[in-house]
Amino acid sequence: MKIVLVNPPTKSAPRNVLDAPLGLSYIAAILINAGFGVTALDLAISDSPWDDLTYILSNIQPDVIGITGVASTHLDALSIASIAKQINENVITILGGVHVSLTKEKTSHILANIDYMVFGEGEITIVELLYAIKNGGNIQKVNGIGYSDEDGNFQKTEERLLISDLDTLPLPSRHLFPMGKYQQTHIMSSRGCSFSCLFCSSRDFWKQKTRFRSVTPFVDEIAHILDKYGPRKIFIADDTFTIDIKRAIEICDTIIERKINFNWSCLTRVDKVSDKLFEKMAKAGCQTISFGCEVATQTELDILKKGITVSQIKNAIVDCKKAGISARTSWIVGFPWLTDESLSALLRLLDETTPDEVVIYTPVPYPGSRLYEYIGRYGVNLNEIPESDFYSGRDFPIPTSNALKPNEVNLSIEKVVIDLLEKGYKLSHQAGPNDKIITTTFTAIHSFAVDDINRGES
Ligand code: B12
Ligand code: SF4
Repeated sequence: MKIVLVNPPTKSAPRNVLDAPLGLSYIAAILINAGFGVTALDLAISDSPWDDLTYILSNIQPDVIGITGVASTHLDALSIASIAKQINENVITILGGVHVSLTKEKTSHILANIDYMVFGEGEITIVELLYAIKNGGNIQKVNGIGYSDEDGNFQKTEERLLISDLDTLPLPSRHLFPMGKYQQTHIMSSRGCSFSCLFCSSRDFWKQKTRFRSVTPFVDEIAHILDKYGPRKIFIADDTFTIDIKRAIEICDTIIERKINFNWSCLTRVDKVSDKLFEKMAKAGCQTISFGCEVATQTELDILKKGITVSQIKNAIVDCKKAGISARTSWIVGFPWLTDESLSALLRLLDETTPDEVVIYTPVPYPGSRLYEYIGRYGVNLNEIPESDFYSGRDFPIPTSNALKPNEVNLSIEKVVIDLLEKGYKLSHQAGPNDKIITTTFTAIHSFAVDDINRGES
């Protein structure tokens, strides 16, 4: 069986942060090990994605096309399946990834061009599914999939359990992607996060637990990447890399002992750090730590169920910089309860701590996040928002209200940007290597017709 794996084009991430899709690299590796022939196509780095897709599919004539997707690439993922069916109506189309896993039956109407949906972690499911298809086995016995039965009704099989030992997974097949075209490579030492912040879809996808790989194979993979693809930045993309501080120190010690020299960055929480950890991370080559700070008042942090305090935010930024590591901080501006005070508190906190990078997001109620359900309390029915608005990848809908008008959100973001520019920050695309940076996401804000809301309600 010939399989083509496709990553859709993206409008929401700049080229310099893009990298070989890790989920598809794992899927490719497990399929190759199981004896299938695999080609991979990353349309996110293609200048003419639709031509490239047509060319590859026409030439390879695969039996199966596997597509990945997040919310912002969902519509393009569907277009890929439709083009694949136009080229060969018998090709088997399989859609996996975060978005379809979190929406399941809500996306069942798309089954016209999608033969199977794979929900959750895909490595075991895809192999069982393809063996069942190839050998005429019973599809219903393959856990973790959705499909349309002979009568056109949506069927969902039993849930796929999470892989218990991540060390059993093969090395991701990054070599199938044009590695020379990416400026960095991402890697994961763990999967999942034990927290459950209101706006995050990690909880539903990774089941609110963290599974760890052993330290040695993880560091071996770093050494392998550097050896095979040359010096490059490595982004440790774990949801919360330092969730277990002792283990993170162990990883740093191993990197130091093995004298592996490289620059890396990671994501973490402000309450999962310590001076000793910062010191070790700096010594092991960590250049940047991204902290999910989100908001600057305790009331809002509590609404978001963030489980951190304002003083932890302050300490983490200051101590990180003191250790010589760049502090990248991400914030969300535009929750329906936004007040002048929340914004002033943010400006004060940024002034006090001067992070090296400030990234401003707007609150997108992704399906699977509790924000999606929470917004319902304000009378917002997200199902009524046209899909094209929700998944365009550029124009994220965010909940606004009679109390918080769309232009107020834009003005609030503008206020933060202007304040920081006046203090010498530079917009990311204009910044030099030593500048402090401000980054905002593309946003078009849609007003949802809701009644006045009670600001600050938890
Ligand atoms: C690294 C990363 C990025 C990198 C991407 C690097 C790259 N490839 O170029 C960058 C920084 C560019 C990025 C950007 C964005 N990201 Co991002 N990102 C991540 C992160 C941290 C890791 C992704 C990853 O590699 N996962 C590891 C692999 C193993 O998991 P996986 O991809 O889900 O794949 C598994 C399964 O889903 C399944 N599977 C996946 N595809 C397929 C296909 C088939 C055929 C099958 C059978 C199975 C299958 O099997 C895989 C193996 O088990 C995740 C958080 C997370 N922990 O997953 C967020 C995450 C995916 N990003 C998210 C978001 C919101 C974004 C942005 C929209 C941010 C923004 N506002 O701009 C953009 C959108 C980019 C885009 N694609 O259009 C959200 C998605 C939410 C949602 N519901 O869709 C996540 C989940 C973070 C979160 N917790 O909210 N991101
Ligand atoms: S925002 Fe970060 S800490 Fe919160 S649940 Fe998501 S991954 Fe975990």
